Amino acid sequence: MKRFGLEGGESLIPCLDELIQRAGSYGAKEIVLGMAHRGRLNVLVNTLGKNPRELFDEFEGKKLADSGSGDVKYHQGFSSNVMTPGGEVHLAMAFNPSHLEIVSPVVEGSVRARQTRRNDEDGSKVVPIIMHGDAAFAGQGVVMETFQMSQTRGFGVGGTIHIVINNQVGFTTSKQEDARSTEYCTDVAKMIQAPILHVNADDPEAVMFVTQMAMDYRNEFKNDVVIDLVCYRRRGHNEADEPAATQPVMYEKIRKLKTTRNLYVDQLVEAGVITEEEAKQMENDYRDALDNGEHVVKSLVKEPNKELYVDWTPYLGHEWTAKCKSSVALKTIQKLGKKLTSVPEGFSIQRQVSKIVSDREKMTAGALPINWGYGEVMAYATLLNEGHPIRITGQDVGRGTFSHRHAVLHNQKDGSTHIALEQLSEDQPKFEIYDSLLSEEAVMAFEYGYATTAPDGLVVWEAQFGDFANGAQVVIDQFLTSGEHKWGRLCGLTLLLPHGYEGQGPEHSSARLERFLQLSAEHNIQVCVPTTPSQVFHMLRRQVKRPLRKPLVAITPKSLLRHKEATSDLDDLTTGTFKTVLPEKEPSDPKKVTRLILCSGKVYFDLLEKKKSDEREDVAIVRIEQLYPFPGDDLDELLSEYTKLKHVVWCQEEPMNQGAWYCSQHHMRNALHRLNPKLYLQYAGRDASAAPACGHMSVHIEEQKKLVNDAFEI
Ligand SMILES: Cc1ncc(C[n+]2csc(CCOP(=O)(O)OP(=O)(O)O)c2C)c(N)n1
Ligand SMILES: [Mg+2]
Repeated sequence: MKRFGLEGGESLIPCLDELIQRAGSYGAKEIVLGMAHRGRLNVLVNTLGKNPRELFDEFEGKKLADSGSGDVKYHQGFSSNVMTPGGEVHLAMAFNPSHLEIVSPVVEGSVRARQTRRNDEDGSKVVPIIMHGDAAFAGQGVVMETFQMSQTRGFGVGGTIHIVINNQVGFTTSKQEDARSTEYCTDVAKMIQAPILHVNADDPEAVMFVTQMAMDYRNEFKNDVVIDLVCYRRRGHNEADEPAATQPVMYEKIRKLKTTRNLYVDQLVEAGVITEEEAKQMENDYRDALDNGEHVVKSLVKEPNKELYVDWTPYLGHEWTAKCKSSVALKTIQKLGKKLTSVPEGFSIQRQVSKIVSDREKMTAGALPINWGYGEVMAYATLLNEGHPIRITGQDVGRGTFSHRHAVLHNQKDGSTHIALEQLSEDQPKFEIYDSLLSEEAVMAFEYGYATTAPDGLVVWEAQFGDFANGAQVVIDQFLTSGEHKWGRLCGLTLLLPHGYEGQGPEHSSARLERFLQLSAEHNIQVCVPTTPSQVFHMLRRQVKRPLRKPLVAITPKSLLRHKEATSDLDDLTTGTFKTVLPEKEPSDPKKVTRLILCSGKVYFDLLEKKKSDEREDVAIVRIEQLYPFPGDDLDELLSEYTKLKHVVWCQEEPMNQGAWYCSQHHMRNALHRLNPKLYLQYAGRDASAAPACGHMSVHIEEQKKLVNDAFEI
């Protein structure tokens, strides 16, 4: 059984206790802790007050009912309330995967959400404490990203206390020239000029001194601070590992060392503070408590004040459903439309932006069909109007990579900004929109942490181009798609991932839809490919209006943002809901239809154009707007009127080994089988390819033409 013992670094425990007590005395109400394997079980029992009996039961491998697919012990989160001189404090230890350091930005996001909920502007009410290993702290890039976020507008939390459990070895790697190029493992923190307090962990009083200084510093300056707890690892990486095989000299020395506790007992006995017997008694009492399965944290609050943390019960236990009332009354849309397009006196808008604003005015008046930007922004406005806070981050989200959003207007005279979504009414909930630093991994992880802590609102992360989301693949794999099933933690985070084959080359084309579909199971996420402004409106509203919380992966458009056919009417917002499948805009008489084309996303408009120009009355085109959970029932219903079908084709822009083909075809085949067992699903799309797209515009055009033709011919 792996424990990843803390032996050699035991000073961590009094250090943590002191940080918590001192934070409480400075007025903290919540503390979020993040850490990896080393010493975690120790911290859960000795600091958070987990009952040792519960832990020992877990060691026996007992599976609790209703606990999903589960996770190993040293990844489990935990929360409790403890008493401090400043009153009760809620402690939350974040669940984390094995991937070292990725929990750091998740903790920061969770802290930020709690601070926002409490209107804790300077971060004094909620404090993050993150523990690290020396090797991981020096090596993992996400540490640098997290530091880089620490003082930004959108991601700052008023400083984090970092503790490096510096046992001078990472698994079997201990040579400095192998592990890093910096002098100290903590040097990465120098980039934000954080104080770094190196301390000998075998000197508990020195540890106490730097611990108090660290919390005082954070309290005073609202900046990050690092405690480098210089210690050693008494055993192997885990208890089954023999460390002498790779670290013979180091372990020769370690074997001869007295434990920190023995050293300190000697010191106290010599100073006449306690006797040997008293020390022995304390040890025995502690051991007995563990053996009896009693809590060992004296400050633990047995009946915790629930008001210190968010109540998730309204969101628990809901079966997945696509159904949701998401339409909004015309009067409300008109009222909000006016607010969205009103600009303060004397505020000078840039010319192209001014056109967008005046177009939006016309859309509200019903004089122009609505476009994507309108549908999206109106979704935000209506949600705010109904009391749901919104947070949107990502690179360049204020304007939108493709200039469609313009949620933040910039005064051409003095550079000041105007955010209409913040000015809807006096008592509206918070609307936050921040351009992020150029990071995918830490920023998406931060938003995961935020969304798992703030269930009442909409939390959106947008990729610049969808493919860059794979820089955050760890977050997608280890948290977003599996967190609910491993840990029972719900998350309503929305990812907006621009996608579409427009000849811009191997990158900038694909959001790697196939990756998300491959990860889809057990209703873990929702993968949607909306193609109209009203669909994005209803999709975003549905994400908040249903009580269930599931990550939403939305494949969003680029050229469709301005496509003349990709528009909606106001009626589509005031009636209806998100449709998982869409019939085409130019329906043919079902009795004449012998060819059915199924597709998702932008290729629909290419197909539609060809159908119209070739006057193909024999063809029907159906869009699948939600690929997961696959809407089998809705598709059945839509297909039932086509009784004369001879050919059915799935058409996609992506190469055959990518897009939805491999991961979704069985769902479509099942639907066809239910309709008519003789029907066979064929493929029209790009050939299998190593890169997501080609690099030449001429080749792109050729390929696109061929796949559209194939859909009508094969
Ligand atoms: C991203 C990542 N890469 C590799 C591993 C495998 N691994 C687990 S622990 C460990 C060594 C960690 O060393 P350090 O950060 O010094 O912590 P320690 O175990 O010494 O406390 C490694 C390489 C991992 N968990 N995560
Ligand atoms: Mg180490």
